[in-house]
Amino acid sequence: MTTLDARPSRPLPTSDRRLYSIRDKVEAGERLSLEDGMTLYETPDIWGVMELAQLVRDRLHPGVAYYNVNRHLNYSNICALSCKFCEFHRKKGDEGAYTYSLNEIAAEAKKSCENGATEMHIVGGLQPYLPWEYYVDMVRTIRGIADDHAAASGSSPLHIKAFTAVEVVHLAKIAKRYKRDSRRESIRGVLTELKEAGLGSLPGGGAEVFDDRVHDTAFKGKIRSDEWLDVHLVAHELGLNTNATMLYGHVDNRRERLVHMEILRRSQDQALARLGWEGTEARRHEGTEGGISLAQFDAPEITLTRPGVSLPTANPSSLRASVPSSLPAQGHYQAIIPLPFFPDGSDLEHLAGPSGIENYRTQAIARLMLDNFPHVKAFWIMQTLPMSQLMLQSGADDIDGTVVWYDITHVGGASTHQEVTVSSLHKAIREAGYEPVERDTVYRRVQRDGAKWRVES
Ligand code: V47
Repeated sequence: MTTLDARPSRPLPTSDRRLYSIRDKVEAGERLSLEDGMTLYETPDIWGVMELAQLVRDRLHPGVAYYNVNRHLNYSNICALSCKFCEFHRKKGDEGAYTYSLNEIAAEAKKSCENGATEMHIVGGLQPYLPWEYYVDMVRTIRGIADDHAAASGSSPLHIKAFTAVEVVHLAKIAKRYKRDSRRESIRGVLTELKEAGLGSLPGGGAEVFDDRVHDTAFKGKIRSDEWLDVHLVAHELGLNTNATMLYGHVDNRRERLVHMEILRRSQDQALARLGWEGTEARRHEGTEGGISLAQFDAPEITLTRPGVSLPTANPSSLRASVPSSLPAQGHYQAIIPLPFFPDGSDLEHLAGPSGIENYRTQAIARLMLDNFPHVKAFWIMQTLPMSQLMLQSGADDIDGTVVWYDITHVGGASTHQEVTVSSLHKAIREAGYEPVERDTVYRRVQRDGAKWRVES
């Protein structure tokens, strides 16, 4: 099968003239504005949008698409919250409520190592009945098993990617370290201890859509955007890479999604500036003291965060319009993962959820707007593998991994055993025209011989 090289820049045969100026910006590597994002959402030329996104994707990752051999673990579905979009949460005593013991988690870690997984991706509900020590022990136990396995087998050590920002704040509270007036320090305390126990990075969950109206309608009680961003900022400062998600297609609207992307873009600008990333193009966010100015973006109904809460502001240093496909240092966002809302079993079951075209469009727009994120992931569990294939041709460069167990969504009535083999991932990626590249969690290439694997140095 032939794979695709970076496609040469060529005029797009678009039927919508409004895409011309956007195409010029994309070709020149210039940052798109929120109005550009709105045009991309409104144009009937979906192929034009997808092809523009592909231009950026192929520039960053010519000829290849990434996957990993991983195992997801949802340690408990008992949750203090009852977010309307979520079908996963249960209350203690409810039918189907569960919490894994540390022994069960250790057994999963062993199986992961023996089967050659490079990553465990661990998230759960905000479990009010577990002590802080459970989480530290969980990470330390897995780390010990993984390191012993690596020493005995000659494989590289498995990576622990665990706890969404929402869980991290919950952990700070149950550890009795949470102080509202020194929130970042509370977060730093728990993340430092978890890192010392063996935590390697944070997943991108729990971001939903950074808007107070959406928050109060669909996930009231959860941390708001400012706190989610604080957790990722502190993680970056501690040298932990993180991902970011956007759960869309429920009570949100398209402009709110674009603002979500803009906030993430600024947060990543900050992270890259902290790492000393100097680029070619000077960029300033005008009038953003204490928040994002929507002056040139007619969206008065959007409330970003509570009044007086400041959002990431521009760092005066110059930043690139798009980062290279890999970043040397640690402490930044790696992938944006747009997650289409799946209504079944949730309190928002009456909503339709986003259409297929809306999913392609949102994925492509994420690639175009988030010019400083190296990767866009089409999470096959939620997008489905067939849709993820075409997403690899319209902005995405990663489809997550073998997964094995997944309990948060059951798209199409799937059971919790949601596994795909490496050969199916290879086939899906090759059919999409790319060479499959196995990566580890921080996007280093993996050399594999059966269950034995090593990261390329
Ligand atoms: O935080 C919950 C979302 C997230 C529904 O970082 C739902 O590599 C759709 O964050 N329909 C968990 N989505 C998944 C997640 C993730 C997945 C893959 C890779 C990575 C990564 C992160 O799922 C939750 C929430 O935002 N979610 N309910 C639902 N009904």
